[in-house]
Amino acid sequence: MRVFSGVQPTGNIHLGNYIGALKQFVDLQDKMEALYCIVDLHSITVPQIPEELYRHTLDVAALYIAVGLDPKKASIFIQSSVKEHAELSWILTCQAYTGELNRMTQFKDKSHGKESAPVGLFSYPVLMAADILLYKADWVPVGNDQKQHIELTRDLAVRFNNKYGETFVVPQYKGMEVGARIMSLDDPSAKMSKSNPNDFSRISLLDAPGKVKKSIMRATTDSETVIRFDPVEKPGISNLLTIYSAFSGKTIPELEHQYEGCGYGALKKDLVEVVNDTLQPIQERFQEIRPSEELIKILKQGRDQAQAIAQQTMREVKERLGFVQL
Ligand code: ATP
Ligand code: LTN
Repeated sequence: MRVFSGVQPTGNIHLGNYIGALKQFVDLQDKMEALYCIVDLHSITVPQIPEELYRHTLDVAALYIAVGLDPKKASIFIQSSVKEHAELSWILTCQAYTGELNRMTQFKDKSHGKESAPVGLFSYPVLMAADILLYKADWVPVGNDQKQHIELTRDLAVRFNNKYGETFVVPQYKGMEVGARIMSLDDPSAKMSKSNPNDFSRISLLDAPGKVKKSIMRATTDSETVIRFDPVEKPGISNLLTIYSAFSGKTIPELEHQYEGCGYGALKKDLVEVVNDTLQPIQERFQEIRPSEELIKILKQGRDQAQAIAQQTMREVKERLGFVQL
């Protein structure tokens, strides 16, 4: 069995990315062959400042290791360092229909209100399908905002296999019951995102304790006082309970019981502590690994391991298509 996933270097990893994706990356590296990528080709579907993209790419790589990914167990690499991603993406672009891409909600959201959108933003899910199919991954841990893209990946794999013969593995969406969608702290109707201009809408894994405190204490809740998990009626408190549960290992019913009769202030105060206690060792490890030569070595080794699999898949794909390989 093989697991593959990726994170865009569009900013520093936040609690949504951590709970929705990275925590699963760490768990799964012990259970199967693992490949984790920093998807820089995806990030340029929206404008990026080159110096920031460079910095964020290495930050995300260092954060992968800081949260517990082990380069002895998982291949960690940068998407653009394995050329086959772009190559397979073109081949799959020729299999995908404009109609199905038109239905992708992420494209609709990101292009909404703009007069025109880059073609890359439209074909973004095809590149994502290429990432996954290149490695014949069985499992793809992602937050639920990516579910539609995984379904498209499955459709493209089946379509190619039917036309050209069994080539790709049809991957599974690895969803979770809680934590698959962490909401913004200032607006619990929107997902927590790296690209939200309001810094207090999210908590980054690299935030200082004071910033964590401020973000949680100001988090939008409701006018009741009872602490109850109810994402429809009480999205703000439910979001805080989800974060608390992911960071403490306690279940949501346990937390509801623990905070029976307490006010929101008490819950928020304890949550600040739980989050800061978890982030402290991650930040210490990050500071060590980020400037080190070791990080570059890990990324080169990851690239070599990924490339060996990618090249093998591309040979098969080209043969199936009838391309002359010299
Ligand atoms: P951007 O705002 O630039 O689109 P993002 O914050 O959505 O970025 P991605 O790099 O697109 O982050 O996502 C990395 C992983 O984190 C994906 O698996 C995605 O599904 C997951 N993820 C992103 N936001 C959340 C969230 N709020 N809750 C749970 N999982 C999330
Ligand atoms: N689109 C994803 C990032 C991503 C990805 C992937 C995730 C690109 N390629 C392959 C899993 C597998 C996102 O998080 N926005």
